[in-house]
Amino acid sequence: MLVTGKEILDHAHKNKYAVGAFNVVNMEMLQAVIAAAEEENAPVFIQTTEGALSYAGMGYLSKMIRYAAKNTKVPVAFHLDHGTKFETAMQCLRNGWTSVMIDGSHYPLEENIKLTRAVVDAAHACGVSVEAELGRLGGIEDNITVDEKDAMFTNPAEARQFVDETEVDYLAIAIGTAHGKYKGVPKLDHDRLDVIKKDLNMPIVLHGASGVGEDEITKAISLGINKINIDTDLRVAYTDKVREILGNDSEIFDLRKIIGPARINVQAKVQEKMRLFGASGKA
Ligand code: TD4
Ligand code: ZN
Ligand code: CA
Repeated sequence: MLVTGKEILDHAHKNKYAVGAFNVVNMEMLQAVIAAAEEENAPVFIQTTEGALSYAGMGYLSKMIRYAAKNTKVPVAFHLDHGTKFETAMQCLRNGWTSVMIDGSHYPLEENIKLTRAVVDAAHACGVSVEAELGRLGGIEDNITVDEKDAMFTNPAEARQFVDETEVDYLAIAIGTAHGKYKGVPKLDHDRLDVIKKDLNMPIVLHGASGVGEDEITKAISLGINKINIDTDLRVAYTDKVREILGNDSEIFDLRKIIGPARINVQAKVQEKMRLFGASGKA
């Protein structure tokens, strides 16, 4: 069932759980996520970056993902992840996405507000939900100073102003996660999350969640995280299996026997995340 991101996240916000948002770049990744959602009876976000769009093509991704979403009983939001340009967001509105992220987090606050507001106006006119981001992702070193933290992480007062002026549907915040693999052990700024969530009382998004410990994730969900982005852990599940198969058999060339098992490995990883996030059984 293809639904908007807001429908899924309003339910998660009210019922205090988080929905997994998984990046896909090909059919096998997509099928793995859908099969996991069906097996777990969980709502899910399928998301594509601008990088995925230029790799696979907007037509292929949008037709394939919409087909998958419409042909399953679980709620699926079709989401643009880290849209950097107004134009990309508009193309997604025309091509069937039901949720778009506009990421103006690298701009000064006023510019981020202006860009996000423009996307919200257009998207809401089309019945599409919007995610925006405030603060910088990067990861937190053990010896990071309070001043450095304040410079990078989401400022609660700015978050309030940002949401009031943009009317965005859900907000991604920076509390210590980073995209990709971590060098050390990430520690999240749970106190900051707590303050922001209590003030905003709306769905909050956590990026860069691959590699974050289960306890940190569970705590963050208890404090109000409702959408959790996972990419790296799925890339690793896929390529680990491909490496294993190619390593065990130097003669193999039937693609289906290589990426078929990779698809199963990704599905298992997605199901593990859905259970951890408390999304299983919530469809
Ligand atoms: O938003 N994301 C996914 C980012 C994917 C980047 O993809 P491109 O290479 O196409 O730009 C996340 O927050 C996931 O972070 P994670 O730590 O799980 O990779
Ligand atoms: Zn991200
Ligand atoms: Ca990460």
